[in-house]
Amino acid sequence: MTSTANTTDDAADLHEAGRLLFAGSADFYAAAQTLDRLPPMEGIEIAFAGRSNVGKSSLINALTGRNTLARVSHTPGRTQQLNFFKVGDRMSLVDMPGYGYAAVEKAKVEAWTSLIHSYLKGRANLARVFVLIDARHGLKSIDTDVLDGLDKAAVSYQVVLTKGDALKKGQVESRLAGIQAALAKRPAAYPELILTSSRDDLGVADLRAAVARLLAERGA
Ligand SMILES: Nc1nc2c(ncn2[C@@H]2O[C@H](COP(=O)(O)OP(=O)(O)OP(=O)(O)O)[C@@H](O)[C@H]2O)c(=O)[nH]1
Ligand SMILES: [Mg+2]
Repeated sequence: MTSTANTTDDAADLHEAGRLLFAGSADFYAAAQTLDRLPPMEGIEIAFAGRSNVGKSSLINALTGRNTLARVSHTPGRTQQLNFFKVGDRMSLVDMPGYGYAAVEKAKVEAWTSLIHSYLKGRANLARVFVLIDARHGLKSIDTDVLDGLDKAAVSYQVVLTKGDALKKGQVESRLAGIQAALAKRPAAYPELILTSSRDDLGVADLRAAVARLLAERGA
């Protein structure tokens, strides 16, 4: 067998593992607005972070194949707490409050920021943070601030582009290349970039496969 065939087989296996991983139960089980309300650490956690309105809750719904598991916003800044979803019996997905929503009061922003930072730094079972970036806009300075923080705290993260359906065909390559180049210099960034659309189910199977690979690496 050639190495290409092996690679293809591995990719197919991971996609199947990813499909199975998300084919079972998915349930909301905890919400935390302050650190002392975090649920006990159990299994592996994977967090979804990103600017307000980037599509975090929608992507969690797309991954789990449930339209109403995580609440999708009609107004930005909707998710104001860490929401925990148990997927199968080995893993939890964590829907994080969005950052960078200007209309929210300063005191509230500070409270969220401190909650998010403490959670990200102090959670031993947090295997990876998916940092969602709107494919139409690319990396904004507020995103690079967050990536700087994750690099500094050595929290493993992977960038996932959202709303890929809204990108014109000719824009995809250059958008991906630009972000890939920016990530190459970042120590805690996982190199694979995934383009998704919750609306069109684009890249959702790839993201499930990335989660399956992560769990396999962790021996979970
Ligand atoms: N075109 C398009 N719109 C999307 C997609 N995913 C989400 N949206 C829209 O973007 C808006 C925000 O989606 P959410 O999933 O609530 O975003 P969020 O990041 O959880 O937002 P906050 O909780 O407020 O931080 C909603 O109007 C969604 O319908 C997508 O793949 N394509
Ligand atoms: Mg949300």
